[in-house]
Amino acid sequence: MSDPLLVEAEPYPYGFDPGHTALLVIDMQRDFVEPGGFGESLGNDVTMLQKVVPPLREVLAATRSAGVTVVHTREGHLPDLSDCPPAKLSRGAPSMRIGDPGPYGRILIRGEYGHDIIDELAPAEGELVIDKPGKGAFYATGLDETLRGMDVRSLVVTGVTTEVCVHTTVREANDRGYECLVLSDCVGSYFPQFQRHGLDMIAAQGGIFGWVAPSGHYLKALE
Ligand code: TIU
Repeated sequence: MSDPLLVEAEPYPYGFDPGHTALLVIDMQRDFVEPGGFGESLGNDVTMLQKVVPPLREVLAATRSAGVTVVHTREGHLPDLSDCPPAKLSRGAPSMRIGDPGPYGRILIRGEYGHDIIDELAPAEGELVIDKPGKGAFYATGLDETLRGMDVRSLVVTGVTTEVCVHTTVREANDRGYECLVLSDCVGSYFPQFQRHGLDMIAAQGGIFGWVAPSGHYLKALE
């Protein structure tokens, strides 16, 4: 076995073997990132998420060139909403609820334009796209079995939002034994303070559930 690649990270260098690693791109969907979607209906400023796109494009390109597995996720529900708990439907009294008609089709419904990934980060042919009904990518998706089947042990995590779907997924992954590196400029929050504290929480206490590094450090390790 070759030596792992090392990324300068918090709280200490993150080692990974590219052949046993996947890049996770979480929920970079029009409904969250673009004006008029579900994210904005919750009262959020979506421009906060758009700054993630340029660095994430670079990370995606370098990851593909290195032959590392790429997995995209999308949060959303079946058209009959049978996989959406009533508590999720009504939470927060949004101006538009999941399943309501929105400018990009029904909000967070699989198959609708707004539910899909933004053009700039469109999955390449053969890349996995995991549809998830929850905030975490492991709940009710079979993702763990899929990754184990590919002998993936390390996850480089990107996407939105830092304190919601990224955090939930990293916590779920950590409990299942994956080593997670979160790329600080490739995850985004509608709230600057949640971005800051969300990243701090991951690497605190000696890396309580992961590592954090800017994407430049990951790109350097891949060179
Ligand atoms: N609202 C919010 O911050 N996030 C979500 O609802 N989903 C994801 O984080 N993907």
